[in-house]
Amino acid sequence: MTRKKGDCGPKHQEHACAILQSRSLPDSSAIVRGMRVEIPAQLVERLAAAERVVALTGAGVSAESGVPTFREAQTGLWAQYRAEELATPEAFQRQPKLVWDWYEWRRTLVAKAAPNPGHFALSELEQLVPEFSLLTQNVDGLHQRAGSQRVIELHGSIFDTLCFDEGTQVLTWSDDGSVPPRCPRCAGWLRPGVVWFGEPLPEAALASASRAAAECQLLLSIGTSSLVHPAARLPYDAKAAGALIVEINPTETALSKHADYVLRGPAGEMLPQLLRLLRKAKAAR
Ligand code: BJW
Repeated sequence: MTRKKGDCGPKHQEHACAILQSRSLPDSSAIVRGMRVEIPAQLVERLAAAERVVALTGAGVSAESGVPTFREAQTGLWAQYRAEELATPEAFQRQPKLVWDWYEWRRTLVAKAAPNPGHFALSELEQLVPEFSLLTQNVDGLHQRAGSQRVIELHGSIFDTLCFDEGTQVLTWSDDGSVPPRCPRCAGWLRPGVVWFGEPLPEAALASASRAAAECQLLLSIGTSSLVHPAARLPYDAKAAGALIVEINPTETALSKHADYVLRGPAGEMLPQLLRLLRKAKAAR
């Protein structure tokens, strides 16, 4: 197989494309944590030619905004709290105040955070690709704040509030000091509008996401450990339907060995670089 300059070829894994050299940078390179990371020309070409592209994002996309991820050993939210203690309906029933307070803390943290260059690059990508679907597992609303128009939230939104008993969205309630607050209709507990373990994903969101994955020509899996289902199966569905799979993540994930290209670096650095190369490739077409 012959390879063009700057093309590491499909199936390169790990650091195969991260080259430690100090020559002047070719156009397709980015410096990530002191290492030069090649963005293969063939990948940029495939992206430029694609009519239907999906980006599936996870907590890693918001890491550079200061929002903790879930499973990373040092900084993940669940290094301090066990998921099963906080993110299940059973946990909420057992310790409603603890769970409500935890989400209040996270809401405040997220409200103070700002979108990072990765979020902005994805909102620009939406403008460049004829049919672009942004599927996010994140509940923080940062994609929308970066200007992405069509965001499919697979795990809900931390800024929504539901009645725990009725499942209905609640917009206002009286602040009588009760924690969690009470539903103004049925006096049941209010809960955050996110999807906990053991709960079904919003039907329409999952249906749209599954359709987009099955129909896309290229899927970017960005900043997710690819462990939580059913979101984790979407790249496999896309691959089975013939799409090119590209992972952007500084560390190996469950998906890495199934991806056609792996860009080992933070989303906030890799995505703007990929976008820059895409603009150039589109201009040259
Ligand atoms: C960077 C970076 C940088 C860092 N740049 N990257 C099939 C097989 C096995 C199990 C199941 C299955 N189907 C269902 C299940 C059970 C379960 C599940 O998947 N369990 C697994 C743990 C095994 N799934 C469910 O229960 C789901 N429900 C369901 O399937 O219901 C079926 C049903 C049908 C009908 C009736 C009833 C039920 C629901 C899953 C809900 C997940 N909810 C959470 C919490 C949301 C609320 C909240 O925010 O508190 O969603 S869990 C948590 O994980 C959160 C995330 O969205 C999700 C995914 O995490 P993510 O985004 O991947 O984050 P991390 O931390 O894991 O990874 C971060 C990554 O970023 C790392 O890789 C870093 O390297 C990287 N990174 N810096 C780029 N700068």
